[in-house]
Parts: sequence; structure tokens; C-alpha cells
Amino acid sequence: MAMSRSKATLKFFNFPGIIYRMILNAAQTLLLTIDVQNDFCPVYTLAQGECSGGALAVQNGDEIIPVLNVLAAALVSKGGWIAATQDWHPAGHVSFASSHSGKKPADIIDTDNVNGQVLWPDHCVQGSRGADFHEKLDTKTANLVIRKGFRQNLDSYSAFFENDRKTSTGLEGWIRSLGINTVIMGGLATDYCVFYSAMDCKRLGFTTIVASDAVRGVGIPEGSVDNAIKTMKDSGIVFADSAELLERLR
Ligand code: VGL
Ligand code: ZN
Repeated sequence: MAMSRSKATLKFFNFPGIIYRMILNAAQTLLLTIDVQNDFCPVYTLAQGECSGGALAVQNGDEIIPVLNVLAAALVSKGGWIAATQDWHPAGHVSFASSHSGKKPADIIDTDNVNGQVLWPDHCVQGSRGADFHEKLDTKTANLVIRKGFRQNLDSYSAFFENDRKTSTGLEGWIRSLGINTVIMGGLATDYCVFYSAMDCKRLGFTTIVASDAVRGVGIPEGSVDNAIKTMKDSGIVFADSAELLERLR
């Protein structure tokens, strides 16, 4: 038991200097929960008590919710910060395959604003049940909800910048004005919204940590989850599981 614990530590805090020293000062730390919405989860409850499957369900996506709730509770109790993003598209959004004749989900097109836009099934339509946060996610503790992808002709994966890579969501300013310097990320999906958010976060100069047991991936195209994880680690983004993070939180 003790052995596997220290192995996990070595595996996740594999950057020189960080492994022994990393302490998370709650007052300067944000938990950023990415897109834990019904449409990204395999099953969700409708208002009438019936169930539906998410339009763009990530396999086992709902398994991360209890992990995120525990992290959020711990962080809040120590004076930390919580923000949650919500994918929030108008009907007929540019990222929907149904908006382009002859196209199907997973096809890739060039749009006015973005080359290489992946097309998706209709999902997270503004005001729909699918766009709601999953009912098990504790959103009471969220200090900020940030919506993205609400422009008709522009998609957004990252919590910081839309897919033209220029249009800000405002999150960076909010973080800086509160003196936050460390962002712990979890949510959906590892290879899209978590990936782009984490890469922007790191590039903006914040210490960026992915809660490794609080993310799940889409896997389109094949290999995208492994590629995303490798690119994040190569960029200096830290991967740590929630147990490790809880231990390091002050
Ligand atoms: C996402 C595809 C389309 C995500 C959002 O949250 O990762 N993926 N829109
Ligand atoms: Zn979307």
C-alpha cells in the first residue's frame, strides 16, 4: 500500500523540484470545472424524472462528478475559488454537423473563423436540458460560471479563448484580479475543452494542474486522448490525482 502510494506520487509529480515542494495555497487556487453538463454525460435526469443520454456523451463522463465535488468542498472550506464552464451554443451553431449540408459528426471543415473545425452532433443548445449542469455536480460552491461558444459562427473549447484563439472569455482577467496563481482543472473532455483550457492556462503563466481522476475523454479521432495528455505533460502541465491534491492543499 505505502509502496503504490509513493509510486503514484512519482508518476504524477514528475517535474524536478515540484514533487516535494508543491503546496497548494487555497487562497490563490482555483478549481476550474469544465463542461460537466448533461449532454457530455451518458445518462441524465429530465425534469419529469425520465432519463436521457447526452448528445455528445463522454464514456463514463459522470464518474468524475463525486471527485470534483470533494475537491470543491475542500477548496472552499480553506478559502479557495471555484469556477465552472458551460458550453453554450445557439441553435444552428457552426460546430454542429447539422448546420452544414452533407456533413456528419466528426467531419472536419474550415469555417470563416477557424480552419480544421471538428463537427459535432447538436449539443449544449442554450436553455436546453442538455446544456444544464449535471444534477449531481455541486454548483452551489461556484463563484463564477463562464459560458463559451455562444457566438453563432465561432466555437470555443478553451475556457480562456474561443477557437479563433483571440476572442477572450474574460476568465483570465477574473483570475488575475483575484490574485489566483494556480488552476486545478477537471471535467470534460480531456482531449477537447480540458486540453485547450489547460494549454491556454499554462501559456498565460498560471501553475496548471489536471486532476487526473476528474477528467474523461471523447477519443475522436482515435488516439486523441493519449496525444492530448502527452502534449499537456510536455508543456509542463502537472497531472495529480485528487487524493494527492487534497493532501497538498493548505
Ligand atoms: C466539447 C466538443 C464540442 C468539450 C465541447 O466540452 O470538450 N467537445 N464541444
Ligand atoms: Zn460544444
